Amino acid sequence: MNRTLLRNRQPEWKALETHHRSIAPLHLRTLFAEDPRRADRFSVEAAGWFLDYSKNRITEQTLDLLFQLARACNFEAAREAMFNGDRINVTENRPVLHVALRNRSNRPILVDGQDVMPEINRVLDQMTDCARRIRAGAWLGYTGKPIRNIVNIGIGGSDLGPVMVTEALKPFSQRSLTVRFVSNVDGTHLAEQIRDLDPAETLFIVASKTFTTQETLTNARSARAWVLAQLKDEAAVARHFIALSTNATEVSRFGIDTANMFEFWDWVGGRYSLTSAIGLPIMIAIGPEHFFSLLDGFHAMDRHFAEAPLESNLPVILALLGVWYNNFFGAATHAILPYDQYLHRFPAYLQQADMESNGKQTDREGRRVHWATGPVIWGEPGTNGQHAFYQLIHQGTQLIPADFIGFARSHNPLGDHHLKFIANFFAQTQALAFGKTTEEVTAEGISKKMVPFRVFEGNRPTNSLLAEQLTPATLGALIALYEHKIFTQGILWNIYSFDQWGVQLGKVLADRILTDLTAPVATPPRHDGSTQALIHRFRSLQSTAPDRMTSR
Ligand code: G6Q
Repeated sequence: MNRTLLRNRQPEWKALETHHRSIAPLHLRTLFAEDPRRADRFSVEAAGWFLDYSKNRITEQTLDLLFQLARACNFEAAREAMFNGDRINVTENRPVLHVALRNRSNRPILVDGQDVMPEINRVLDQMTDCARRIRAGAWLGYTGKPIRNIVNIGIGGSDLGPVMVTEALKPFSQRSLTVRFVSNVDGTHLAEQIRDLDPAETLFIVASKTFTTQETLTNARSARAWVLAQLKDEAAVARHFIALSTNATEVSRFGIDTANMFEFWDWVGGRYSLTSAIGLPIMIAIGPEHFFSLLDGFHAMDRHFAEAPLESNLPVILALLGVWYNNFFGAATHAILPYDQYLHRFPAYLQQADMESNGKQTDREGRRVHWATGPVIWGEPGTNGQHAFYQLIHQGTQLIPADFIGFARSHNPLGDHHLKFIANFFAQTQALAFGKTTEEVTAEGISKKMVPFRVFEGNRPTNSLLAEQLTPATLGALIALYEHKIFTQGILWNIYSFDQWGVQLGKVLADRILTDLTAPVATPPRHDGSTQALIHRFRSLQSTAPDRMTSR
């Protein structure tokens, strides 16, 4: 598929296509030289974040045309429908109300005529009580020892958000508690995360919206066996296991008392769930007050997204710039480059949020799309990435738009580390935009033969996002910024952003093969030749391999 094929024959897309032909040859060097006020013109501020988007290959006219496109796609009505609780997740027939979870104004939000806010507040109170007890050492394990270790078992949306936020907000966490995460069904993950823990001091949080996910239930069963091997009494489960789920029936079937269940609802998508009960490990780590500041940050960005005019709306601007590169320049990937070590899981988190939402090929009418939808999202924190993959962004043949994210103040102000750190951030965006010309390289006395290797074309677009410090509030606003960017792009691409049928398929296929890994050898083959041969090879390797287990 040609990434630059346009969404449809809407005149707004055509106008942008024509406009693109005049912008593509222009260099950011020229655009900055012609307009000394460009940085002021193309920057905007909201919810503690400053966005400089002047280093993008745009003019005022580009933006005008992009805003017209958004309006022509009925973006404003779609946004209102989400905030109103309409069933905008059409293929699953559900509303999409993660914004209600952090609706700090408590304005009523109705689903089927019922205000959801009292239930949300009830669960937040339940979480607060649990977090306070654990943090105060008042949640005792079965033998009477206080709980000191929390192990969250969940995967995908029931893992990535809590992991990312717990890492990001480490400076706000109670360091006497150990909070760990197990997601992979690879036994190594669980084994390594619990090997130095005492079951008598450990609480497992089993986080699963459906409570049917193979990986999570397998890990939870093994964790229960580990606890019972030492505590030797089923009654211990009640003190050492709690569940975060929408599915009370499956939770009790697993053996967790529903009194130890923290509920959420089917209108919370997995990857949008970190402000629901799924955020419990975060609240335990950072405490209820900081958790509520996180929600305040989300809410501030939610209000900005709902109320600010398109022209100064951060999520809308980021979304439109993404569409500009994706659909007109053919950019297939987008890099997320946080200049903060605490945000080291942020690109992985966004990978799911964005790619599971907008990695779709079917439009809202059920037809195959003929335009590019969600790009590949990837990244690593700076400055590490600079010594690894930035080479390709600077001098490779692909156009890779990138978001740089940083803070004015560090939580660890060691000597001049932070100044050097941020100098690198700014220097990279500068180099990407302006490059280094043949003349500049030659003037440095570089030999003629070497000049082509030392030239940087530049004209690589970047967004710079800057906030005062990484706090619960600025983090909440940052996450909401990207959530709403993703929503906006889904509207422009005319796809449903809130289902994930691709994930569902994997869940079914693995179960079929699992049976065949242990079936009697004479069982007639029922897979394609390659899969059948792999199964066979795996089984024969298993039966011949010596036990390589060494130390534990
Ligand atoms: C997220 C996806 C997916 C989901 C996991 C775990 O939006 O639906 O990543 O979160 O598959 O599902 P459970 O929470 O139901 O175990």
